Amino acid sequence: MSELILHHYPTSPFAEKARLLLGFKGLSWRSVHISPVMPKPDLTALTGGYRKTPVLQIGADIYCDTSLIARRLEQEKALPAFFPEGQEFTTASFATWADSVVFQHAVSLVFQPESVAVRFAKLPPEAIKAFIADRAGLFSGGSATRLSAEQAKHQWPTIMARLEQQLQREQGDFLFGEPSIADFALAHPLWFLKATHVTAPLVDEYPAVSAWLSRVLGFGHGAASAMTSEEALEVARNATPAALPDEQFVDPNGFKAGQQVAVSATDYGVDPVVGELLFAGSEELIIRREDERGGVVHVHFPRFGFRIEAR
Ligand SMILES: N[C@@H](CCC(=O)N[C@@H](CS)C(=O)NCC(=O)O)C(=O)O
Repeated sequence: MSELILHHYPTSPFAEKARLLLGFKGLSWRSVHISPVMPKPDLTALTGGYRKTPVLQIGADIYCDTSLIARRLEQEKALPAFFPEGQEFTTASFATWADSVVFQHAVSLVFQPESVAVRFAKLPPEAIKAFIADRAGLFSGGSATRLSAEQAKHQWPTIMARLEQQLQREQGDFLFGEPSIADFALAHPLWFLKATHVTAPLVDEYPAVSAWLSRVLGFGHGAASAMTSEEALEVARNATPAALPDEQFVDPNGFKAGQQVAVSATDYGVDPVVGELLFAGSEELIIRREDERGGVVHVHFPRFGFRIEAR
């Protein structure tokens, strides 16, 4: 069986979400470090252009976006579950909210000047400039707009007071009683804020949230061992993509298997990935592409938050 290979970098919140997902399931995985800024030639050789962090590779199958990575890991190992039976909709919908709204607030709070000065204190000014220019590009062409630091500060107490109350009053140690995808999606933006003393109080002032966060981060990262990006490309080249899901689904916009398409995120990081549409299910889109260095790969995207265009 193919190994789980996570392409990521240590300081990425969504990568932390993926690492915690692997830890929660008690999985072993290979760790490929990627650059936090473009270009990322070894990653895009696998994805076909998708540049966000993290990406999960299993042989010649490439999974983009942590919402789909969670579903793929659930297939790998069903229990403990990210989507507990009977709570699939609630937990997934909460996770979508936390991954967008809470994350967006955390980004604005972390990138306010007082926080940037501390967070990037060790980086040379050119590196900070390059990072800021890269992130400006990341947001061009997508539906997501940057929340001002002022508005993020203004709204933060509402988010946190609601969470604090929920966690104080409910039964069980996690958002929906037992652990679920909701906990991991909420934990990574808070983990991001905890990284410096400037933003940590935005979490620490809430005791029930802090105790809950420690429990979630306590799941750890599972067992990781390093791999180079060249080795990961070799794994893809030597592997055959997995069989397609057998779900029957008629695409609402009439896209058919065999068609040349471009798939891209709608919010930010909207770089299109072009290939042959192989599968369009209710949760997942799969396209086939051939790369000089990666060979034939199947690139998987969530349906939600991504668009298909004919090419
Ligand atoms: N919806 C995506 C969001 C991923 C995301 O925004 N990742 C950030 C890092 S935390 C990113 O890609 N930043 C730009 C980069 O790493 O190139 C997911 O769930 O994976």
